[in-house]
Amino acid sequence: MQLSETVSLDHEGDIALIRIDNPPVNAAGVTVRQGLVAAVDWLAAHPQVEAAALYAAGRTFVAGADIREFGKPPLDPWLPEVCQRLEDSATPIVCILHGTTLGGGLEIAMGCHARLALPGAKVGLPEVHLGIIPGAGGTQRMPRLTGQAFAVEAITTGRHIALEEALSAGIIDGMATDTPDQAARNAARAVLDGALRTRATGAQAVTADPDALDAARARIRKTQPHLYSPLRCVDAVELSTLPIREGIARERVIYQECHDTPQRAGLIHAFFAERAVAKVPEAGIPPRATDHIGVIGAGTMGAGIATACLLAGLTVTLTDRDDAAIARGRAAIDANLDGAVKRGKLADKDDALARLATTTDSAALSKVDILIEAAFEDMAVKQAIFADLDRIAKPGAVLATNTSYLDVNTIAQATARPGDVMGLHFFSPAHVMRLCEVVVAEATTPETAATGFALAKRLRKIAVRSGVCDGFIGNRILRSTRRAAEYMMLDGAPFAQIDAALEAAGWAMGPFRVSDLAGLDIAWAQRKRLAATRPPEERYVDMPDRLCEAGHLGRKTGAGYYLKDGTPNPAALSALEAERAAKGIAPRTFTDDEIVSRFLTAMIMEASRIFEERIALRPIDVDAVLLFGYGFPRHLGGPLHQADAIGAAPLVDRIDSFAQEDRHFWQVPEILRDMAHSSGTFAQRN
Ligand code: 3H9
Repeated sequence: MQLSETVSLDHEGDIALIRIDNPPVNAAGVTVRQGLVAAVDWLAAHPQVEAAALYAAGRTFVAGADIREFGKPPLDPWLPEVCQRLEDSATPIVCILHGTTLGGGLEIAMGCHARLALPGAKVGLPEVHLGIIPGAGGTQRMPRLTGQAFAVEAITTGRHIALEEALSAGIIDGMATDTPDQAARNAARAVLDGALRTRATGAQAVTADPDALDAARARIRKTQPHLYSPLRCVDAVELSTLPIREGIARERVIYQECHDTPQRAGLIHAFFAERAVAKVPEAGIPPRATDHIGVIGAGTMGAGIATACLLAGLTVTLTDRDDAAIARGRAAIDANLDGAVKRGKLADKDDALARLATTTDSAALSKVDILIEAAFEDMAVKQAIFADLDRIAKPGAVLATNTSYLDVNTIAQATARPGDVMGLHFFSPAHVMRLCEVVVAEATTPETAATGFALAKRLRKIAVRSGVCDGFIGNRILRSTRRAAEYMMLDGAPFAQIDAALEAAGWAMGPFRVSDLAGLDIAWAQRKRLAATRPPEERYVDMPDRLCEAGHLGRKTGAGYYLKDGTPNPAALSALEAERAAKGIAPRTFTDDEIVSRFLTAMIMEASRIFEERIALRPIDVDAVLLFGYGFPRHLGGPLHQADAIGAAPLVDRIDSFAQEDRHFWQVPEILRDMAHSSGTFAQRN
């Protein structure tokens, strides 16, 4: 019988089977919660039914509360009440787990009186990644099953726990076989036969483990000082020695406090951004083949792309001009694959290497499905390669360039098949970084674009669609924020302070440390390329050029902004002083907040323009690029999510006030001004 839109119950004599069916991941939305309460009511009204089992249809048991309900008015019944009702049922209920039982799903399972899992099942309480704590009894019931030490580690890391570990930790009572519905039937019968023990989790005792809690707090303060919810997870686990109802009531208060933070909104935005980027106009178009990849250029980038393809099980032909370059490329791939084996990402290195061919003969590329050019960043070089590829590639092959900023339309003109040409912009190291910008040029056909997305998916990349502009989405924003950082540096903020302020706010790395890592010559080449078109009124900071001219290119030369030991490079400091003296700049102090505010505002300004020009289709695409390729703090959700959080009108005021000192750089994008007038948001445009 149907108890709600998503929950049904089968009465089979003295047992009942409760089924959740809410695709795609059986999230515990309102109809699931209503259905579960109705099931418990039904069991109470049918005492002749002596055992019940709960299972889910589809690919997984419940993967959590319905994240789409967050931030909206709560709908009755709440999940904590549902879990309590399950636990209070006089009829024992066994839960059958399969797939990924996460968050509210595991909380439902722990509210039941026993848990059995099908092979391959995983469990976890990943709420901390969404800026909240498990809020439906998870912080109170897991310690009752596992002890506080295990629970606090699992809840503060939010990690997925494999079946064997879940069994030994006491979260799962045993294994099941067969399909979830048959396993449920067997489990309910086993309860009746006395073969499966049941008990209420809330009735179990917990021993306080203050050392484990202190250790967790110390770890979090060190590694995630800017995050709110991890420490609150520890606070909640600490409450688990209280009687269950009292503990859950206190857990609820902490949950609500976390739920109301901007960090929760940012983290959930990031969760949806990761998935939203796949919804592109080309999504439904059948792609061409993506099995055999040709990589042109065996440098760091080419070797990384080749590694990514090999790790995904594809066949790769790698070419370069001479044997020495090929040998270096092979060595790099070999080392990358060794690393993958070490990290458990690859089982058989020999199998991967057997799918790799290397050659200096570009004719070998005539059979490949997709060619990815990763040669030197120079338009003439790229055009020559594409003219060559046009001759060699089979009809229908996709011709992709990994350029970071060059005009893909111009590159495409070097071929007689511009419809087959696109950009696939990987990030270094390409076999590790998750982002890939899929650059759709003017002539790129939808089928070609769909093939680019299909390849990125096989490589397990987060693929974001971008139009053509200098630097595409990510590097164009990077250029703008780098300028904002350089202006602050010249005006008096030590670059070490700028890096430290941004890192304390959650950025993976400050801009000057990033430059040292990537090599100062990358931006130097870009500045030289753009020098001819730079407007005379644009403020220009010379110091990075002086560093490059002196051979201080960052880590690869032993010094850049910083020396090897991480202290500021005296050559950088003296170049800065000389430039200030020459330009008559009296250095002033900046607070850390001001540094973060200016950096973020510059980022928002450029991000707004990129959306305004439709280089990015939606604001959320821009956010995804920054989040997954540029170390933007996940809890801030991305620059355009931040624009909404700050508000268009205050942002316009802020930019106008910065413009007092530099009207050329600080200009309010039209879209922001419009939004300030209409009280609009970027979220409305996603
Ligand atoms: C929680 O439980 C709070 C409670 O403690 C307290 C409450 C009071 N809700 O990832 P996929 C969608 S917090 C709504 O591509 P996969 C997802 O957006 C929750 N929707 O598949 C996507 O939609 P679309 C704790 C959800 O196989 C589709 O399902 N739980 C939810 O690669 C497929 O998702 C979590 O944090 C949800 N909970 O991975 C788990 N989950 O197709 C979050 C997914 O329209 N989820 N969707 O883009 C995951 O980690 C992965 O989705 C999962 C499947 C591993 C389950």
